[in-house]
Amino acid sequence: MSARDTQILFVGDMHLGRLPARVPASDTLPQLAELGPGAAWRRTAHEAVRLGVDAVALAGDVVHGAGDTFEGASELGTGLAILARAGIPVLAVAGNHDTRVLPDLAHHGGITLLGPEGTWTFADIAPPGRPAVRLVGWSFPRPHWPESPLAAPPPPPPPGIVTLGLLHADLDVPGSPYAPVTGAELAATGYAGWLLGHVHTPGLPSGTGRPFYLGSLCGLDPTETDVHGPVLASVGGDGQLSWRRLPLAPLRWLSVDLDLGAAKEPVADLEPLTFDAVARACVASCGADDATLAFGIRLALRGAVDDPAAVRAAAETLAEKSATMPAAGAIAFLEKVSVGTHQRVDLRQVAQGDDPPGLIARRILALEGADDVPGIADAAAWRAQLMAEARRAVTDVDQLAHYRCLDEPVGDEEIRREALATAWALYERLDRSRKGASCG
Ligand SMILES: [Mn+2]
Repeated sequence: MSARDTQILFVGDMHLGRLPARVPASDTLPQLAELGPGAAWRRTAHEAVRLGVDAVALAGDVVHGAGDTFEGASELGTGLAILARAGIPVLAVAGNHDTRVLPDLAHHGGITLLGPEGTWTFADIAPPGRPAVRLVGWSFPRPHWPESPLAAPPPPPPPGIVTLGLLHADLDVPGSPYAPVTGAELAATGYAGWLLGHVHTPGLPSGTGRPFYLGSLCGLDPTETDVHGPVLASVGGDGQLSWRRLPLAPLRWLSVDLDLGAAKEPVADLEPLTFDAVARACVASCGADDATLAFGIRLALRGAVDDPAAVRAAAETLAEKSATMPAAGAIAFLEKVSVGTHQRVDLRQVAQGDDPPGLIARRILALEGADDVPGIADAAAWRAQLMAEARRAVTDVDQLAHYRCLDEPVGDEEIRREALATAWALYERLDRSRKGASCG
């Protein structure tokens, strides 16, 4: 990037007014407000000033919702004041969460709303002596909008001006109530790029005009993992466009897998093994300019161990401690520990038997994907049958009144994992009672 570049800092879903979920209360962690969207937005504003960007653009869901309007507006105002003092303009489109709030806030000044009332409007960022960039946007008129915003076509890109689309929409989800658009529709506009809000998983910035999601500015819960932050677009004098994601979210969620299969003392050493795995994961996720304050870790323990019950007990104390540990210049905490370890056993040998442990061992082998299972002629067909049975059991539970409101479909992999965990739990119980019987 040269001194002649025009730079715009793009910000995805902020949901100001919300606080990150699942952060434990702890004296050693920064205050919750320092880890959430408000703090991420403040950092973004300061960074925009430091970089001397020409504009900041917000892709909707700036403020979370009616209940958080006061808090959200106040957090928004703090960042807007920082940018206003530096003379940096802020443009925005409204998302499904802030159809009413954002136009109101824009009315009070500090933000230029693009595409009010479901129209397409544009603004030109044209700093003297540098390339002009046109920003075209559309705002949600209502919380639900089941048509494509491109049903009314956006303005064509003027020749010689890099044109970027800013839109809160559901990409390639036909029938979505949240402004469904297709990648083909967006590509047909001939814009140099489309920056999208709505989905919170950050996409990969693309130089080829392919649309991508900016992602939430800050991971709002443990499912919003990995690096979050604004995306800096630079347009050079030759019209060349480049992107860079700035890792400014103060809190980063990571999923860490720890395989205890090779550990000599998985029970006694569980804490140091965990600290080590967490520290390595945090360092691996960090680039040179990382400024993460805290890492929230969802830990999954795996592998074959001699005493699964003892590992479970040790894992419980680990989770209870809600350990805070130094990692990558920041602090890490365990949000959740799930134990997927299982009995160390020669399954193939056990599966030779026709006794209950043998029958369970065959099921475990099949669910793990073995092509030949003792006593079974066609392992693949049997696996399909076991999966169908497991899916039926899950479907029965889903039909219960309490769960009917959960519309998240359960995937095959999740069903397979659950079926395996159940099979292993049953195996352990049979094994314990068998050993108990032989002793007494
Ligand atoms: Mn959102």
